[in-house]
Amino acid sequence: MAVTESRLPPDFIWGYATASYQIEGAHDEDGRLPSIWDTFSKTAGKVEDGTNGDVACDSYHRTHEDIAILKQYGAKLYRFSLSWPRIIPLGGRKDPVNQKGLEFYSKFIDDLHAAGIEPFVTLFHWDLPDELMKRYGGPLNKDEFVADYTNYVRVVFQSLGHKVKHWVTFNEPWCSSVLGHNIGKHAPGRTSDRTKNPVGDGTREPWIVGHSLLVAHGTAVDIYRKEFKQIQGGEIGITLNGDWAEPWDPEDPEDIEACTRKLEFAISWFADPIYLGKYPDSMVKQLGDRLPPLTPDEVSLIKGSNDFYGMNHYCANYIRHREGEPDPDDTAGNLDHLFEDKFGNSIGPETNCEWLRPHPLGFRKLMKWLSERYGYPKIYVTENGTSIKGENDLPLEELVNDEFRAQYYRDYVGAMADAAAIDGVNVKKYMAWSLMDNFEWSEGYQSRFGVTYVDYKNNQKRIPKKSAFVVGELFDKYITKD
Ligand code: PNW
Repeated sequence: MAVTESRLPPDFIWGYATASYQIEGAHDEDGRLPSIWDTFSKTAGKVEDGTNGDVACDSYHRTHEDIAILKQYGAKLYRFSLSWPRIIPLGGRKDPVNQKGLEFYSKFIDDLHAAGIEPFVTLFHWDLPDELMKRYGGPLNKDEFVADYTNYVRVVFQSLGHKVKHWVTFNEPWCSSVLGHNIGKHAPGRTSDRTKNPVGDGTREPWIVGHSLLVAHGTAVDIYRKEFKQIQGGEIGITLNGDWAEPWDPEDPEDIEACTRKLEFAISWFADPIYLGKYPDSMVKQLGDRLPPLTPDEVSLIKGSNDFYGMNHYCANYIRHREGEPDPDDTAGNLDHLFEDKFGNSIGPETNCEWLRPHPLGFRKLMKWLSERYGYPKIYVTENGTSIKGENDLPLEELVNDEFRAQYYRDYVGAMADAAAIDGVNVKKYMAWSLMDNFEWSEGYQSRFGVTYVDYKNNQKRIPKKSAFVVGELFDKYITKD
């Protein structure tokens, strides 16, 4: 991609992102109890390399090392998530609060501030207390889940809210709903596919879970705004994942329409209720009464509930419409995701993740699409990054010279600058995924996303990769000086 003359505004801030279960380890220390990811990852066959987050990057014991590398890289922002089962180990509103869990995060936040790094806190990044799944099915039970989640966030706002200015209610509700309750690739692993799991109904559960997460998000924001925002002065929003869509046949109106449908099923499922107060028509049409309707009370909680749009973005696909009636288990909008178009053009090079093919122009196009549909909201990029095919098998001296990742960031940050400078997109913050290699969910430790190498065999030693310095140089260049 050509080098761009576009620049980012002077108040633009950047940093890195991680998530509790992927980095913390210390799975049974200081009162923490299992999350659904502890249980899932310890079930045979669920994680490709048979690993789990028991130790991970051991960040629970190495907060100083993590802050030191953030500082070394010049990051001004750190997005991390709180582990609900550290704070309320059993999870529920009548269960005890674990002061040690709160103290850990309180100290960590103080240390970040002391290092000149702004905390950007995700309240839920998939590690639901396992007890709540066992008790009532977690988000499958909307009323119980909303009551317990909002109790948890209130505890957090009360004890940490005076020192945090940016909150994310949920990370990627699409993943919890679809990967967790339809495909079964993520915890709790529910699916209609009986070869993978004994229980689950992928035709209904993802839509129920999505509904619960939306209502929980809207209620949490309402609580924050009514009880805390005035004094604490922070902002709150949800983070949605969404990758770009290009038509498989650019001449076929049905493929073009399928691209919009793909974005609606992945993104607008959550973003339309938040910005427009209703589900997309394409989803209502395909899913009928399997999509639980939003009551007027729910709409009034959810509509207008984002202070910013949290955008996680990695890649793009070619989209081809399917003929005939959609499968009852379909969650994508009756279409196929492909890596090549009709003419054999590739969307982007392979990485170590089956789903991830870099396509930087898609980042710019999606920011424009979101801005036009939702009235130019303030966008914070809460994740962006890549794995590298075969990275885990390289000798250390080659591994740390991660030119593929460096180029990914050059291209994606450039595309973001074009979106800001040329398309008028209101993007203000950017957090690269990830600060360091970590537990990549069902891919275990084989797929590395870090700008820092973590040596899992040598006391979780952190070693900067080339990309860590490239990202810093990029923002030095792109952010306009006052
Ligand atoms: C996001 N997929 O997850 C998460 O927010 C991170 O925790 C994660 O490490 C990162 O992206 C990289 O994967 C996803 O299979 C995981 O389509 C899987 C998928 C999408 C997003």
